[in-house]
Amino acid sequence: MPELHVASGKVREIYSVDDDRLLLVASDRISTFDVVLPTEIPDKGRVLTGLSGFWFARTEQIVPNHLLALREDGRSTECRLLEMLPIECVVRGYITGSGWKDYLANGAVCGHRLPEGLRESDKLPEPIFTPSTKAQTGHDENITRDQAAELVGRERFDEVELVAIALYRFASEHAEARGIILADTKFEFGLDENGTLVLADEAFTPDSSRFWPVDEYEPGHGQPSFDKQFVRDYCETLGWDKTYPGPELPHEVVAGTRARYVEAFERLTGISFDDYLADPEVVLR
Ligand code: PZK
Repeated sequence: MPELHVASGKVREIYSVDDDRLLLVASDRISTFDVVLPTEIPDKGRVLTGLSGFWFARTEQIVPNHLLALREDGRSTECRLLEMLPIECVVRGYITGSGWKDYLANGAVCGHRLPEGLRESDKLPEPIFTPSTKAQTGHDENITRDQAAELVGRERFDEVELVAIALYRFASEHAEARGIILADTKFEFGLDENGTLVLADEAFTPDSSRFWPVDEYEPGHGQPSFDKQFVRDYCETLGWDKTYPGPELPHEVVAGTRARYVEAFERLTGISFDDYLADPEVVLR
C-alpha cells in the first residue's frame, strides 16, 4: 500500500492512503518570518502531531474530527478525506497580529466593532470569529462575515462560527490553567459524505495558534512567542533580510527551541513526551 504524495505545505506533507483516507505528515522543519529555515528542530513534527491528537480526542463532544489513527512514528496522522471549506476559521481571544493592525486602522476586525482604547495584546471582552481567505501564495486576508457567508452559505457560516468559538473557549480555558495563553487559533473544517461539519488539519498547535507564557504576559506591546522566540531573537542578531535562504541555526538555539516545544506539549497534555514517543496513542486516551 504505497501512499501517494498529493501536496506539500511549508512544514507538512499530505499523502493519499486510499479513496477515503489521507496521511498528514508533520516534518521537523520550522519557518520564521515566513521563511523555512535550513535547520530542523528534532521532534517538532511529533510535538505538533501529538498536540493535535490530544485536542481532537478532547473536543469530540463539541464537533467530530478527521482523525482516524496516529502512526507509530508519532508524526503521521491517518485522517478522513473531506471536502474542505474554502475559508480559514480564525478565533481571537486577544488583539494581536493582523487583528491589531485592523483595529488600529478601523476600530474593528472582520466587521466586529471593538471597544475603544485597547492596547496591543489586550484580552478581548469575548472571543471573536475572524475568517480569512485561503491564499495560495502569500498571506491569508481577513474577510468580513458577509464575505465568508457568501463563500460557504449563511447556515454553514453560522454553524462554523458557533463551533469555532466553542472549541476556542474549551481549549483556551484548559491551556490558561496550565500557564499558556492561546491568544488566537486557526481551524480548517471540511464536510463528510453526509454533509456533516468535521474539524480537520491540525488543532491548537503552536503552528496554528499563538502560544504565550502566562507569567510573561504584559499588554501594551507584542508578546514573545512560546516556541519560536529563540529562533527569532537569534535571527535578529544576524541582520538577515528575511528572504530565502534563511540562516542555519546554531545547536544551542536548536536545543532551546526543541525544549520549548516539548515543554508546551507536557504542560498542555500533562503527558511526558517520552511516553508519547513510546506509544503515540497515549494522547487519545
Ligand atoms: C487538506 N490541507 C492543508 C495540510 C499540506 C496542506 N481531511 C482532509 N481532507 C481533505 N483535504 C485536507 C484534509 C485535511 N487536513 C488539508 N489541504 C487539504 C494541508 C498539510 C499539508 F500540504
